[in-house]
Amino acid sequence: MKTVKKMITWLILPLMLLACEKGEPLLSIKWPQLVSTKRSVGSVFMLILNDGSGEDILVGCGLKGYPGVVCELHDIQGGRMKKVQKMVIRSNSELELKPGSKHLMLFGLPDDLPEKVTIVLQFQRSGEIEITAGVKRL
Ligand SMILES: [Cu+2]
Repeated sequence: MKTVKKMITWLILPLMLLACEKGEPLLSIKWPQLVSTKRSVGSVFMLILNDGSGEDILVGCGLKGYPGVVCELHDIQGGRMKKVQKMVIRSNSELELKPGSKHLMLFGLPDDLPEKVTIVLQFQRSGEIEITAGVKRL
């Protein structure tokens, strides 16, 4: 009986995973904003919507026109900010980057940032997506 259960699991699990992966992601980004509280450091918040039937993964970011600025993916885990390698956006769902939660972090910002900047998001399946974010200095 155990063997049968195991066999069924091994047959069904890959099929379920295939079903999840077979669709295409369809991403859109809302309300991107760069907030800088300290000189040269900023956080980026936004809402990432995936209306597609397949997941996508955010794997990197950058600030267009500023090759010296480092962009990292951050998460808060156990009250501490941590660099992470990826953020998964499941099919038909959304991921909110917000204060106290997942966000992007920019290091090495110049003093004279314009009011709006272009942030480049690198997704595993959708490729690069450029968004315009307002800059807020606190
Ligand atoms: Cu951070």
